[in-house]
Amino acid sequence: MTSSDQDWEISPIPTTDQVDFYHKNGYLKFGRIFTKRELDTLRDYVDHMIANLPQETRSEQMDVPHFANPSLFRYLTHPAVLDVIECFIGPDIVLWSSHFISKRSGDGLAVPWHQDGVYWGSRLQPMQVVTMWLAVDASTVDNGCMRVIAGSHQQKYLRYEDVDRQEHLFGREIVNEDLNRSEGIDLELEVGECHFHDAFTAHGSNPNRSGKRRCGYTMRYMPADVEHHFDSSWNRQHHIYLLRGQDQTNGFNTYKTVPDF
Ligand SMILES: O=C(O)CCC(=O)C(=O)O
Repeated sequence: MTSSDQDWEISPIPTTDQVDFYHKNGYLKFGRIFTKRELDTLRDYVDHMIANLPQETRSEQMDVPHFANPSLFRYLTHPAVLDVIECFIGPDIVLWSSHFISKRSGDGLAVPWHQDGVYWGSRLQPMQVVTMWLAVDASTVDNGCMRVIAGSHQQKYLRYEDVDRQEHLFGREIVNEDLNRSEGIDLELEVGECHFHDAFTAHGSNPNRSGKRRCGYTMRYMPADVEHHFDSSWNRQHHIYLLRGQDQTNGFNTYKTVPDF
């Protein structure tokens, strides 16, 4: 038996207490959903993608990788993932998006404090998304694990200001007056573990100055009553996929068919 054949404990679906914690605090630290073998295969995909990135693209910027890599649907549509997502948003589940944020060792970018829902703006109405953040690598304080402010999702729209693009993945950050950064909670994860956050939870992460890469896969889902609106300021086509249950927008949304994987 090789080390990659050895498995680890898989978490059962969240308890009622965990789901209540998520709704109250806007995040939940969770265990493992994928087997070690599945996770090792995912890491191989990521390593390959990173090795083949155009020179001008940083590995934190691997947004919507599933459009070009159907193999990722094996993870995004995995019944065990959808069983967990269903606990948070109900039985009608749409894949909104996904993104690898891989901070290379030594100079991985900081992610400024932000709320995803503000970034996505009017594209989704109402704004309701749960993000599963999967640790492809161990994620620690040293290599810039994600940080959250508990309960911040209840404040919805906070104010933003510009930040230096050289050091940050995005150009805008929540202003100091609207967020007490000293209350930030470090969400450290072992390889294969995950955490969840709400579209309005204030979160961010520090740069990676350690000697270890920090790669997370953000897998984003919304209930099927959320309307997907076209936004001309978003300079690319975006596809969404109905993964479980029924459309609840009376046909407003157009869903793409999940490719063979
Ligand atoms: O990976 C990080 O540090 C931040 C992740 C993030 O912004 C997100 O999942 O929305």
